[in-house]
Amino acid sequence: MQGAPTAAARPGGPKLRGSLLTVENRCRAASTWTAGGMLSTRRLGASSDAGEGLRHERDARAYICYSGQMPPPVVLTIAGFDPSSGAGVTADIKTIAAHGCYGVGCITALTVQSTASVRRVETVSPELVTETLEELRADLEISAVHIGMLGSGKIGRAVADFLEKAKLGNVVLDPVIKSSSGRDLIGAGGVRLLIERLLPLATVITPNVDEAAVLTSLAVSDLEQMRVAVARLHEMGAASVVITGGHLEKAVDLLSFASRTGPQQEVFKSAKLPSNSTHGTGCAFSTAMACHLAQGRGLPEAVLLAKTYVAAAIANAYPLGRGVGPVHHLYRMYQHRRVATHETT
Ligand code: PXL
Repeated sequence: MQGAPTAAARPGGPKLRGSLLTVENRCRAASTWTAGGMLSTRRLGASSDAGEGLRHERDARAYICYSGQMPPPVVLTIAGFDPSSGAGVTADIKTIAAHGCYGVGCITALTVQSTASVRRVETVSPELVTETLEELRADLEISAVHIGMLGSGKIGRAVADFLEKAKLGNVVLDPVIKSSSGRDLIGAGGVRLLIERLLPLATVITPNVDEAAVLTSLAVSDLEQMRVAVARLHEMGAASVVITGGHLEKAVDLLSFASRTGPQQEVFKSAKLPSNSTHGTGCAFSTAMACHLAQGRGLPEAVLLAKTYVAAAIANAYPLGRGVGPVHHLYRMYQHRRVATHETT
């Protein structure tokens, strides 16, 4: 990777050089990537060139950075592309940014869709998925993985092979099977692949009631049936499960996980929000879960915070498109605005 250009090399050099002088003290700490991939920080002596900024030394190359900030957790999303950005990779990157993490993506399929419908699905080659995942893993320390739409069983296998090899932690599997308009998003052999390979590899799976019903071949339409389905999913190899029932008459989610005192279940009830802006709620919830796990939170807290985020993203959404509009993934950017007033006499 190339370092940031020095102040002198940037357009508007002198002005930038001036602003860099103001951050010089902060930037005298230099961070060094150790062989183990950890970032250690040491202080540099006075720099003769304020524009030098913060230097990360990695693989004997200098990495110059101006902010003095430590990098946030990197969250990888493996999902399809929804051009309307309500669901899929682009929506996930917004969710990841909203949680203060750095998002990287691996696209499994292109879809032709809008807020109105999914018209076409075109999967990418499994080899491209493998190469993308390997490239990202070789470059970055990935703190959590979100898996959404896979597009085909073969892509699911490529993802499972990668996860087995890479041994990444905090894997959130959203077993996307169909779009809400009923379009198949997993392809032939995909459900079997989810069950046989990905379910046992995930830290937590986040099926909605319909997906839980397909995975378990059980009816899942109320809390009691959710409890039975969760037990079945554990038998099938899932370590932890959140069944989301936001579409049920009484919105209820059920988390089941192994705790130090044995298996534990928690029920999360919330008021149902009637809204036309619910495109991508499943993706937003599962990606937010991945971010909270990346930030070191436990499962119950991650579920609660992810639910709160999705509810607020629905509540703050604006009308967009002619179909089911997206949630407002970045609503937090527009909150806590402080208006500065300036009076001259
Ligand atoms: O919400 C499921 C979903 C996930 N990912 C992509 C999608 C959809 C639904 O349409 O298009 C890319």
